[in-house]
Amino acid sequence: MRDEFPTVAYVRPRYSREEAVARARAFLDEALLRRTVRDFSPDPIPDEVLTLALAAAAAAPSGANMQPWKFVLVRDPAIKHRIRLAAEEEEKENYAGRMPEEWLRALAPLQTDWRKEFLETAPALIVVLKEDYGLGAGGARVTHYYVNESVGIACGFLLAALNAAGLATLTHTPSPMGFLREILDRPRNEKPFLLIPVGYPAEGCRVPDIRKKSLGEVVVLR
Ligand code: IYR
Repeated sequence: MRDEFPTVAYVRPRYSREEAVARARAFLDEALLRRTVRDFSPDPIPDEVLTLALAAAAAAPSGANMQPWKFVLVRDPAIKHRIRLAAEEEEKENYAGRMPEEWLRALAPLQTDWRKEFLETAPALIVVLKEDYGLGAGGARVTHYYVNESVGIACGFLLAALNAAGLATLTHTPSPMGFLREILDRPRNEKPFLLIPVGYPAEGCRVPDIRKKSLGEVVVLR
């Protein structure tokens, strides 16, 4: 019985107070450098960085360790082109009436519109899909738990890893994004969750002058 669910010893070095603070600060400094970028350089990015960042994403915790995610790495220009055309079709309708006025007003500072040139310019797109259920042997359904939370956390790991390597990302959510399943030829149990263009910012790239809330606004101590 005891061997049925084996465990392994888990030991991590305990950093000194100074070292812990320095590491936390270094991570914060990196995190503060991250900005969502919509103007990408077509310069290629190292495959190894993408692989390592995807491995970091796949290391994320998940409900019952079901790892209910897939990451499709798209670099083929023809596929990027198809994705751009399909996303723009949807976004045209969004901006021309599907999004309510309040939403459009909230987006105004971000200066977005239906045009999604970045879907072709960025050297890589990572399409994150969530598996609402798994497919076991013979196609049997395997229940997955806390799928949105799990995949959201994996995306956080992915964005942080790419950012740490000096790459820019865009958390793009074309809506609806069912077209991605078709273009990428993915099975029924996989639903597009987030589309992440990855690359270097274009020369002269500008981003909106926006602020993060202060810690006092978002942290509550009891
Ligand atoms: N998906 C649309 C609209 C959009 C929505 C939010 I919320 C944003 O923070 C940014 C854009 C688009 O990609 O343009």
